[in-house]
Amino acid sequence: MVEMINSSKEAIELEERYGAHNYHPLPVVLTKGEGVYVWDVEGKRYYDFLSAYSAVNQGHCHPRIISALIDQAKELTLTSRAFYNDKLGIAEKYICDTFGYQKALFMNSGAEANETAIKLARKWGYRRKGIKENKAVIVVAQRNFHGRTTTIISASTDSAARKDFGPFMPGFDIINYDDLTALEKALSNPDVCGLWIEPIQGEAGVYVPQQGYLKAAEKLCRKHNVLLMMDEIQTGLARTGKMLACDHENVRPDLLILGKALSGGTMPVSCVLADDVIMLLLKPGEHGSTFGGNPLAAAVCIESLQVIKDENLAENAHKLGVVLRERLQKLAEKTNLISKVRGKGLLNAIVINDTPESETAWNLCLGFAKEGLLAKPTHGNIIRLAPPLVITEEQIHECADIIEKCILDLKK
Ligand code: IF1
Repeated sequence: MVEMINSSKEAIELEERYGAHNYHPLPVVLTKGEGVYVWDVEGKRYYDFLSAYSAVNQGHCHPRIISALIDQAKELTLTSRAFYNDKLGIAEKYICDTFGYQKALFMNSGAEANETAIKLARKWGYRRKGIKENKAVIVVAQRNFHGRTTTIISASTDSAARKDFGPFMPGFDIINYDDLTALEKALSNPDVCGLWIEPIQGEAGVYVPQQGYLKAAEKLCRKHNVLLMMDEIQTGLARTGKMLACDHENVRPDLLILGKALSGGTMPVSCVLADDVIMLLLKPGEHGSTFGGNPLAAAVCIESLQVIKDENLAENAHKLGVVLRERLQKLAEKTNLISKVRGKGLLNAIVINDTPESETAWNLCLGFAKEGLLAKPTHGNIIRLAPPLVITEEQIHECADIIEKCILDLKK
């Protein structure tokens, strides 16, 4: 029987003593989640404005997703891919039909899906583009975030993500994000097999590229025979007001990479989507994972996608994103504490007018928490504001009131 935690203090001390210190969480200990709300051990309720980094777009513990999880868990959770199971094919068809691709490859974490996409792009480069063995290059953007494996951080420009973790994987060319001149130049290298980007840079601080950037990038990829590998792990699944952030510009990636809310935040489920010309390059025994495509993940994934559609979460994210940014813009006019408001749908951020090293954003988030709203800074002075997509307009206003109160009360 799991021991009971009796206080937040006790939980924090346990993690301090027995857990790796690879995070610096806000001093809040959560014990329950439902929809847009989470509760701490002392019973205080908060609006969750982080949504587990966009993994609970459907809201915490969505009843339909939880019952799909429980029903399947009673039948069969894992077969490995040494055998077939009666759920994976249904999930593969469902996700291919949902996004318009011929094949799906399920993995677990977002990082694993990105690693899968790297392998697919490289193999395509060798077998279809004629790049010399081990010479394939993938173009990536400054300030990217794609996960924490040693290959993925080899493409990172964040010293905190890289320091002391070398040596690094070669084969990545780093260019400025949202810079089409740099992009055309990089893609003209005949050894380039892929352009690997986020449609909006989430972790970097919700950087939305200029209108038309994604479409122009797609065109340049076609022109230079390069695969467009789109990491929609954080921006996908209705978060930015469309099913995919790419949909805002009618861009169709050659490799679509999904994760996080693919399971409604119940378990790690990720997926790479591509057409046969790419996906069938992988032969049996060349790639896989113990849990990838397990029947439990398959059942949960189907229900998680269905909920996004049935509850029109993309439309809600679009509508309420406009409402939230309007409130934030108005607030920014009333204070010098907010230097920028940016975002799309319900993936938003405010840039605090202080140095990244300052405690201002952190102290603001502590203040938000006191008032019943959870958010956390990224890169020091940027606060991401990303509630579950099931939030209502009335709740958005209530949260904007909390943000406004704390901003106006904070003495710089
Ligand atoms: C952490 C960040 C967000 C992602 C994109 C791939 C992955 C992520 C666009 C990897 C994961 C998570 C990881 C988590 C915190 C969070 C995060 F701040 F780290 F960067 F969201 F912005 N592509 N992002 O955002 O997916 O392997 O984690 O399933 O590592 O601290 P994963």
